[in-house]
Amino acid sequence: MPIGESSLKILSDPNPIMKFLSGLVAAAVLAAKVSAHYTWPGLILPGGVITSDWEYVRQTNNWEDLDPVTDVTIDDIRCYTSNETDTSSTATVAAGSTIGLNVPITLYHPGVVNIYMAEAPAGTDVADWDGSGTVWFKIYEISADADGETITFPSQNLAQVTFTIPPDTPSGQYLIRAEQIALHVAETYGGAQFYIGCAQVEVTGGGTGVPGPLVAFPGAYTGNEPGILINIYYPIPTNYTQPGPPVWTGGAVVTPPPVSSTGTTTRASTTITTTSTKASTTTSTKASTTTISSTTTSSTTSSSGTTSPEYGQCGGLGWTGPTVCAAPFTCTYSSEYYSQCL
Ligand SMILES: *[C@@H]1O[C@H](CO)[C@@H](O)[C@H](O)[C@H]1NC(C)=O
Ligand SMILES: *[C@@H]1O[C@H](CO)[C@@H](O)[C@H](O)[C@H]1NC(C)=O
Ligand SMILES: [Cu+2]
Repeated sequence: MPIGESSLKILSDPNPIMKFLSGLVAAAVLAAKVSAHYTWPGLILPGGVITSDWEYVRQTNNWEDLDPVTDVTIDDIRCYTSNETDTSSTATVAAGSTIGLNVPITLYHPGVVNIYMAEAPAGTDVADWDGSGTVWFKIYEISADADGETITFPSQNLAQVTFTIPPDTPSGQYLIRAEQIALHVAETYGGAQFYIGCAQVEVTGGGTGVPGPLVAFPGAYTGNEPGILINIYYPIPTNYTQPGPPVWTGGAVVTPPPVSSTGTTTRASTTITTTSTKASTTTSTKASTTTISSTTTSSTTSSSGTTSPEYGQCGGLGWTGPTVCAAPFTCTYSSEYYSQCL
């Protein structure tokens, strides 16, 4: 709407100064839109070296427009590469090492992060593999903290997300799938925004763990999970449930054989700990997993206790004021840039 109005002004007003100013406004709107979205193009090697964009991460469809995937049922929820030709290389990394992914524009939105891995079938070069099937396990997550008074998103504004490849991970070729689920407009179905990137790695010096639980993409999410279909503004959630399976840190996840008799509840899976010497290594590695370099602007939630009046702003990109409306008004989404108490 604002863009349409300024376009009309350009057409009807021949004054070059007005034209120039309108152009500036349009450019600012465009810049705001671009800076609001992002990709994960850079793999970070052990030691912190950031590799070139799309050198090891498969170039995603949104490499130019930076737009998210919002449909969890389509193949693009996996690696978002349907329109691209894979020309990326495969990086060699040791099991137990800490690597990461770089986000040039930062994870601007409030949301949560998951890092998954999937091993290419034996004999298949990971560069030729699409990651289909029930093959993905989670190795790291950055959730949200909610207590009914505030909800905070530790991954918001991160420029890098780093994590440790579990030492127990078997040697082999893997896809590493990074995902941020942005939740700023997630109160309606399909509103959550998935920012995705898949890197190709060859894990060396690996262990004998059996990664799991395994999920498929699409399939891992229905879009109705309490951590995906969620209004983070009002009422402020009292808890937050991270979407996806639990994090695998090593050892074996044993799925019990199907129960054939009637009436017995089927259990999903049971995690057991390895008795090998790997166990202690795994523990210490997990403890040392870190997340680094949060960037400048901290524009999360406002101080608690303040509310916005009727017609007042209560959300939108960059909004640092109240996110709760005075009773009986409800914070109503208007656009990515503006929510209002109505
Ligand atoms: C893929 O490319 C087609 C044709 O350019 C375009 O219409 C479509 O929106 C693109 N899809 C995605 C997911 O980017
Ligand atoms: C909070 O916990 C309740 C009870 O376990 C659950 O029903 C609800 O879905 C959770 N909310 C979120 C946002 O995870
Ligand atoms: Cu955005």
